[in-house]
Amino acid sequence: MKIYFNGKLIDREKAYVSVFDHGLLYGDGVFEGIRAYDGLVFRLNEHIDRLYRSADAIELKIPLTKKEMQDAIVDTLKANKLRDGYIRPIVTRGVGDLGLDPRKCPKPTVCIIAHNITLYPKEMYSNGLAIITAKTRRNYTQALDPRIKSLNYLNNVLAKIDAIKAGTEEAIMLTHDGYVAECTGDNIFIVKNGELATPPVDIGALEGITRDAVIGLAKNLKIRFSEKRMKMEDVYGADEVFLTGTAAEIIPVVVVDKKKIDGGKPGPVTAKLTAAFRELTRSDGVKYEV
Ligand code: PXG
Repeated sequence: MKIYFNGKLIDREKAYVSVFDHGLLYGDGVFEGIRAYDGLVFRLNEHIDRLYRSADAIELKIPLTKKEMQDAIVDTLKANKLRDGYIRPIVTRGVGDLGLDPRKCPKPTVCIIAHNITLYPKEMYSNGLAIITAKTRRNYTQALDPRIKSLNYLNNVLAKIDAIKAGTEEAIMLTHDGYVAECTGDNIFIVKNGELATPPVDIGALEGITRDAVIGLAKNLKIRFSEKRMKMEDVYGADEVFLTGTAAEIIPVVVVDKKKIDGGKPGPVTAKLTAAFRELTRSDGVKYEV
């Protein structure tokens, strides 16, 4: 397995970062999670744009142009002969000293891992997930904006632990003032009376690439859509609930906090969007040959 590491493709066994890297010491860095489907990288430019936006937000200058980053990602896929896979570009502040000061880190560390994707079991897509509301609230936007995909994922990890303790795979995270934000690694949508809705990202959610793709598909399919602030009551009372993310794609939710959503079965709008999303991921993307 080959890892892209500061401009070179090296063996996995040799791909180590320094204990003085501020990515490790402070979670000071940014990352992306990207997917390739049968030789097509899905929404690669959108992921790269988000990586650079996240970096800008923490005043981290990525030492590659966007085109160089794109080439590095594709080269890493090719080096590992992956036609399908999950790609994880990571940019940290780099090696510094034991103080927080980012000025002590002259050179950002850039790594790209391309690996097989581990998927949720098939039954979860056909039967739907049970999830809970996390005790852990989403980071306050004016403290650490969830729109920044930073290496500091402890807020999400804590909510994931809430989910695991409750025997579920995912958890809904609320904003500090009790609005639905998103899940630990997925955005959330509801369907009510044929209308699709998701929370606006400025309340404290990642601007998911899958979320954007689903909104685009809803427009094409003439499904009414709006961004809406919602409370847990809106989720409990929805006709359908589903989550979106690069790893999960579109996954139906049928139980929330032990309450059944509608009939407790995945609904027709979710099914329609899932079929359209599948089609999109197999036809639209940056093509490469392995
Ligand atoms: N919200 C959060 C907090 C995320 O981390 C999404 C939404 C969905 O965004 P995309 O762009 O993927 O549609 C994410 C991204 C994992 C894992 O191992 C998942 C994500 C990130 C890192 C790891 O499941 N999801």
